[in-house]
Amino acid sequence: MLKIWGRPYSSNVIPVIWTAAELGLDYHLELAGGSFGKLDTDDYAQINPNRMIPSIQDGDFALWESRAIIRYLCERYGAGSLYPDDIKTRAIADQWMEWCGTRAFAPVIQAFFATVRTEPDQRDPALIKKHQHDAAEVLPLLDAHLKHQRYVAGDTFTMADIPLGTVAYRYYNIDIERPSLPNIEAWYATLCDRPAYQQHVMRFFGSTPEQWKALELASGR
Ligand SMILES: N[C@@H](CCC(=O)N[C@@H](CS)C(=O)NCC(=O)O)C(=O)O
Repeated sequence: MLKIWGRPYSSNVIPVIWTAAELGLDYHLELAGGSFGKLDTDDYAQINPNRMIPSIQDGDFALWESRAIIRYLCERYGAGSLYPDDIKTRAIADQWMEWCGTRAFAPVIQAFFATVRTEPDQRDPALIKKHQHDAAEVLPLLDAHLKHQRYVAGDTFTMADIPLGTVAYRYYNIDIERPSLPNIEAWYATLCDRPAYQQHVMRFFGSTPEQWKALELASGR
């Protein structure tokens, strides 16, 4: 059975779990990282020498880096659906997955850390505003792209929607100001109708570090 190492509230682990769920894979989530520990063992270093999450073991094959894992799972188990057959569609999917990693992920996740993951009395309004501004600068590109198609790589849901869709849930559920991005909002609404998204991405994450930690710990019980 596929084994996923990570914790279900981690921004990089969520898209891997969501991918496995979209593909209907039977998987075991080995809770690791954060309060669950396990990353500093010799056994884990064999799987991921970075000692980070997520990692997977598929039989005797181990892999790390969330977007590489998503591509691997989609190619192996979702060829022709989540992993587009057409080489150009697949390249466009890849392009937007990389864009998520290089452009969209950081400002949104940093805004998440500056709010939910920081004690209310230690929050820095200027820093929050900076991340809010950076996200608002970057996301209109995706909004313009989504004007003419339902999903990131065309008119069907593919692997390209997964990293960005994970970031979108964070973006729309933290206490920041957002510009109107009607095409992203429409795409995000379609994701919210997907059962696997509801189950693995749309997790209430609280609004303080304490709440966040309690929710994550409870997920391991
Ligand atoms: N580029 C890596 C980043 C991995 C990463 O930053 N993982 C974080 C969690 S989101 C981690 O392992 N942190 C240590 C921990 O959770 O204990 C990926 O996409 O997989």
